[in-house]
Amino acid sequence: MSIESTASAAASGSAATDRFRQSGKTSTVHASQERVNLLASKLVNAVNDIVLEERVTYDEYNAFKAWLIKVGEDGEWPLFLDVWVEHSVEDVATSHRHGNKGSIEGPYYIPEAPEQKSPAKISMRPDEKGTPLLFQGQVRSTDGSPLPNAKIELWHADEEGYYSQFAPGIPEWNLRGSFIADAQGNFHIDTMQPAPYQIPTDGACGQLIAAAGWHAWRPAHLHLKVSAPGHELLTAQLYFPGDPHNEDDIATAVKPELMLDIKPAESGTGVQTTYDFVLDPA
Ligand code: MBD
Ligand code: FE
Repeated sequence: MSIESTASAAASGSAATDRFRQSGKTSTVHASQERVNLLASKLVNAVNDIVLEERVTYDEYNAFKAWLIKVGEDGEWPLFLDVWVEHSVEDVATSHRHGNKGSIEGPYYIPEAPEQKSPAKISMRPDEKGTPLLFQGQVRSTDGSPLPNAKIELWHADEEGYYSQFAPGIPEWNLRGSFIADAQGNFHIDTMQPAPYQIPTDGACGQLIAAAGWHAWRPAHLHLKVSAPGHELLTAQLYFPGDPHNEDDIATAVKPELMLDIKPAESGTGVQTTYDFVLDPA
């Protein structure tokens, strides 16, 4: 992993924090006083219950305080929350759906990636390393009707596990793109199979993982946002069978419905997979 030392937690963490600030999500806060009172009280009470039940010492309390300060200094709140909390929020948000299962967005989404009509090749370096992956399928509504011109936003890590715009030295839109399906909702995207992803080990989250004896891995995954007029936006991740971390994803974001079926490519180079998305009417 040649660029591991330069892809520091502080750099990717603060990029994720900046991204979140710019995302517009912070301006959509409209929790009522009643709701804030309920949720904040439950959170504070849960922490106090742990202190009393586990007889937490001053040393432990101060270590916790120092660690919380460091999470902010390292810009790792988006990372921490998306890894350890977002999966439950996603479950709540999508439990009503009849269509496709979704998964968490994570900290590394960038909106408005350059758009191309399917069939297309995602933007990549001329010497991009890895196994070529043809990712194809169809987007349909829950009644089975194809969704013409559905939009598939795809972003994922490279062969070394790095995301463009969050690790140094990678072209801006590398392995990121928006793809418009054809009139039958079919899409065909050429990309490169991503590597498993290790969350940065040199920041506050990594410090916690090491101190607790956990591991820092997510299985290899594709990130997607699939949308069509009159339908709910689907945020999902897709996974590769046989990945050693499919069963113990640090972000608890793997679901059986999100496993790809990977076959040797008909073209003779690399692999291919077909995955159909089903969107719920809005
Ligand atoms: C990732 O690539 C990711 O998808 C999540 C959820 C957390 C950290 C890094
Ligand atoms: Fe990811």
